[in-house]
Amino acid sequence: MKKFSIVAILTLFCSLMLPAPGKTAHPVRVPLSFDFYYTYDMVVEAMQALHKTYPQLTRLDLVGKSEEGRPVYCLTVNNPKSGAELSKPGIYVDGNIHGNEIQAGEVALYLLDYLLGAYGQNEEITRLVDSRCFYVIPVVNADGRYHFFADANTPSDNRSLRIPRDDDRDGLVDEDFPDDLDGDGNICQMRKLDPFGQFKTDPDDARLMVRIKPGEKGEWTILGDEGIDNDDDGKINEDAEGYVDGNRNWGFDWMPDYVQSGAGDYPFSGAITKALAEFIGQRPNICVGWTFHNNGGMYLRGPSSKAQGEYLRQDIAVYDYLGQQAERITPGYRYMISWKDLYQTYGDSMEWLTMLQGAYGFVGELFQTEAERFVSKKESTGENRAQPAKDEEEEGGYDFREDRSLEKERIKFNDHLAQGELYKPWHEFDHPAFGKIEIGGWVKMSSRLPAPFMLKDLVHRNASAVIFSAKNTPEISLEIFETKTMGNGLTRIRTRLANARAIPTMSYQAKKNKLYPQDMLTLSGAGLKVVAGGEINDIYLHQVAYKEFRPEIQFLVVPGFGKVEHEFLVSGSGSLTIAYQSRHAGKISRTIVLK
Ligand SMILES: [Ca+2]
Ligand SMILES: [Ca+2]
Ligand SMILES: [Ca+2]
Ligand SMILES: [Ca+2]
Ligand SMILES: [Zn+2]
Repeated sequence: MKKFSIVAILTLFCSLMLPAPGKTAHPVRVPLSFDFYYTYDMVVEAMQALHKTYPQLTRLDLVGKSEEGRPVYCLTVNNPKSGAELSKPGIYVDGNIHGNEIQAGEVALYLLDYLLGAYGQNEEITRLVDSRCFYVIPVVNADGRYHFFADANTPSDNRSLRIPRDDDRDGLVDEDFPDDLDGDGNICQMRKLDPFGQFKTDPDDARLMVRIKPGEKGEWTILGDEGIDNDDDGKINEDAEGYVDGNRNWGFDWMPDYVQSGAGDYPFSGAITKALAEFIGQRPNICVGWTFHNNGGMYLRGPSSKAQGEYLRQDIAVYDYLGQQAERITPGYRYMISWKDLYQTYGDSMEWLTMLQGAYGFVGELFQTEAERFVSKKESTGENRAQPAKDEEEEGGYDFREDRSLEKERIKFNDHLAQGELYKPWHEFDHPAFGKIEIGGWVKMSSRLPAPFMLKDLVHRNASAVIFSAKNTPEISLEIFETKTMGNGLTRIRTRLANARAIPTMSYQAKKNKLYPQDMLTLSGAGLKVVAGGEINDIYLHQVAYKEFRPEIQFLVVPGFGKVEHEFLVSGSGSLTIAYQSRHAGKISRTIVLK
C-alpha cells in the first residue's frame, strides 16, 4: 500500500471534491434530461419522480431484488380511466440486464418520460397511452449498474449477476478482480516494453499500437487489464464477479455452462431472472417485448439457436414489418436474425418471452462504433478506408479495445469531440510482478456507450421503434354486419372482427403450440338458441366451417391487418349479445334485439 500512497492521497483529495459514489452532479428532475448517464440510485429516483409527477397514469411496482438486495422496479404506464391494465394490449420494455450496458436504461427512462410528458399534449401519444399498457423496467441488473458506476471498470465488465462463482476452481470465490492501480476510476490496459512483443507503436499516432508484421521488430507486450495477483496464485485478474449471465439464465432452450457460458447452475437461478419471469407471467396481455443491450446497432429477432428451426411464416411477416420500420427509424441499425446473423445463445429472455409467453420479442443492440468515427464525407468514400472488423458487433467475449481497425478514427473523435475524456494517455507504473510498465487506453465510459452529447438521439430513435411496435399491437373492432330472417323462426347473424394493426391477436407460434386459449366469440341471449355457427371462409361461395359442438362459442385469432367473419343461425327472439374476448386485445361486446 505504501507504494501507492501519493495516489491514495490524491484519490482521497479528489473524492472530497466529487459527489459521493453513486451520485453525480446532475439533478434528477422531470422532465428528465438525457445528456448524461444515470447511476442506479438516480434511475430509481427518476422512476419515483415520474410516478410522483404522473400518479394518475403510472404505478411503481417492485419486481424483485438483486443478489445484493437492490430493488428492481417496473413503472407501468396505464390510464385506469380508459380501462384496467389487463384489458389492453401490453408492451414490455427492459434494459440493462447486462450491468455494463447502461444506455439501455436511458432508452427505457426516455420512453417513460416521453410518453408521460406528451400525454395530453400530443394526440398520437395520448391515444396510444389511453389504449395500451406499458411495462417498463429500465434496469434489470441493479447490482451491475451500481458497480459499473461505483467501481473502477472496463467498458465490458460488471455484466454478470452478482452470484459468486469460483472461476479458477481454487476454492475461493471472486477473489481476484482487476485493480485500479493508478486510482483513476478506470480499469485500463497494461503494456510493457518488450523487443519480442507482438505490437509496436503506431507510426500515425504514438498513443496507439499496431500488431507487427512477420519479421518486424516488436516493441510492446500487452499484459491485459490493469491488475495484480490479489491471491498470490500466480494468475492476475482470474476470478472477478460472477459469472452468471442474466440473459442466459432463462427457462427456455437453456443449456448448462459447458454449452452456454454464464448459464448458471439451473434456469432462473438468479434472484432477479426468477422474479422477472414471475412478474411477466402475471401480465398475459403482453403482445410485444423489447430488451435493450449494447452494442452493434442491431434489432434482433429469434430464433436464438439454429436447432429451433425458423419461426412460422406469418410471424416472420410481423417481425419484418416492425423490424424494417425500426431500421428506418434508426439509420445504420440492421434488423437481423439472432442465431444466423450474429451468434447462438441459449436461455435468453426474449426467446423465453416469444416462445413461452407468446409475445413478439426484439433485442435492441444500442450504439455503433462507426458513430464515433472521425472522417469527412469526402474521406469516407476513399478507397483506403478502414472497415470495421467483421465480428465487431459481438458482445461478451469480444473486446472492443482490441479492434484496431477503427482506433485511429476513434482516438481523433476522443481528441476533437470528447476533448480527451475517452482515452487515458499511457503513463508509467511500477508493477509488483511485471516491474516497469505503462497503464493507459480506453476508459470505462468509452467504446460501448455514446458520448453524452449523442445520447438524446439514440434514446429518442430507439424509443420511437418501441412506439411504432406499440401502435401495431392489435386494435380490434366488432360489427354485426348482417341480421337476416331465414324462415322457420331462424335468423342469420353475421359478425366481423377486424384488426387495424399489424400484430395478430395471438402469435401463430402461440396458436400452433397451444400456449393458451385462443380468442373467444360468444353469442348469448335468454330467449335464443344458437343452432349453428362457424367461421366464414368464403362469403361469396357461402363456405362456412360450422363448429360441431357448442356453436355459440367460437375460437379464433384475428390476423394483423385482417378480419375474421362468423355466421350464426339463431332460433327465438329477444336480446342478443355478441361478446369477444382476447388475452392480447381486450374485450368488446354488441347487443341487438331480435323481433
Ligand atoms: Ca477462485
Ligand atoms: Ca485505472
Ligand atoms: Ca490471482
Ligand atoms: Ca485465484
Ligand atoms: Zn447485452
